Amino acid sequence: MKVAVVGASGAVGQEFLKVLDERDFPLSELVLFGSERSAGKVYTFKGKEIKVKELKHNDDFKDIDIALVSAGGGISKEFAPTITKYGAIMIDNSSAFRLDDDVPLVVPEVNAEECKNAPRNIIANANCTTIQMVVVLKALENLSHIKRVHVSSYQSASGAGASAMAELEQQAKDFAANKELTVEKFAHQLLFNVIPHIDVFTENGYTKEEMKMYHETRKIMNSDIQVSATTVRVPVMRAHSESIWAETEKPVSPEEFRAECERFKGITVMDNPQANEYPMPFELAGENDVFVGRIRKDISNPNGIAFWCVSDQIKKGAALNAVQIAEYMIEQKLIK
Ligand code: 11C
Repeated sequence: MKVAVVGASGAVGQEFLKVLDERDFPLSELVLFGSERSAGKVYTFKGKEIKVKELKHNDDFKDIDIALVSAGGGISKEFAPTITKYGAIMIDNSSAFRLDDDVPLVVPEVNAEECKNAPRNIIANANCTTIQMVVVLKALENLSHIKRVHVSSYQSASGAGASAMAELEQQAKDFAANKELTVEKFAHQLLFNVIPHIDVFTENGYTKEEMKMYHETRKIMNSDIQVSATTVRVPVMRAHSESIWAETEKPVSPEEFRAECERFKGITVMDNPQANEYPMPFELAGENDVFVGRIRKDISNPNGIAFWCVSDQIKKGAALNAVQIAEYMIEQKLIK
């Protein structure tokens, strides 16, 4: 497979390189693309130096089999025709095509088979906050249909990219040095704070990030599930956490749900509160799985169950999910 990474210098772009290496992805050549600003930068992959090419409307994608794209929605929209023109499969991390009827929105643990319906050669990678939630919801859905979910997220700086992580780190340094803090990436200072605002507000009072969780969850799970989300930025460097309450058609016991999560590929159960064991982002950044803990029966509703999950959103929430899509498509001979 000849693989392209578009947006190679970004946080997700860099993670693509790590994940492809870690998983020994079957590639014959790796080509890196970036903006005019990134062009010329050199990255090492499996001991070989690769120079970033500027992404242009030309025939550079002629021999590419798979393009892993994370360069923002505008670039994805503009360059999709160029990237897919000669048959390359574009796995796109932006929100540009996620809700298009002719673009599958895939989280492999939930709906891998949707990759077979990609008439535009585009597969969309879901929002990171949605990805980790639907992996766990799928395990619950296996036991009883989920009617409704209430979720609050605790999203790390990395969700807003490498520069946002740098800003949080700089705020910590400046605070320690008694200097004034720079605030550019978020609406407010993130250090020592919690900001209930991710992406822009929409007319119904929810943010775009919260509405992504509603629409994307319904599409990926192919379900009438109702989702009400409050998404919150917290001063964590990497890995998102979520507090989830779900109402199922039939009651599901914590024991049944825990056992299903233990069986489920892609979930690790970390649920021993007596020993202070539950998932936390500080410990789990860099891991592949979605970690679940604090599983308990809702005391206010016989059909309710509550739990907590943590996952590295650059990894499972972005790069790893896209690479898993590519692996599935190769295995199913959906690429060349
Ligand atoms: C965040 N979840 O943490 C966002 C970033 O739709 O892919 C990812 C936005 C997206 O800020």
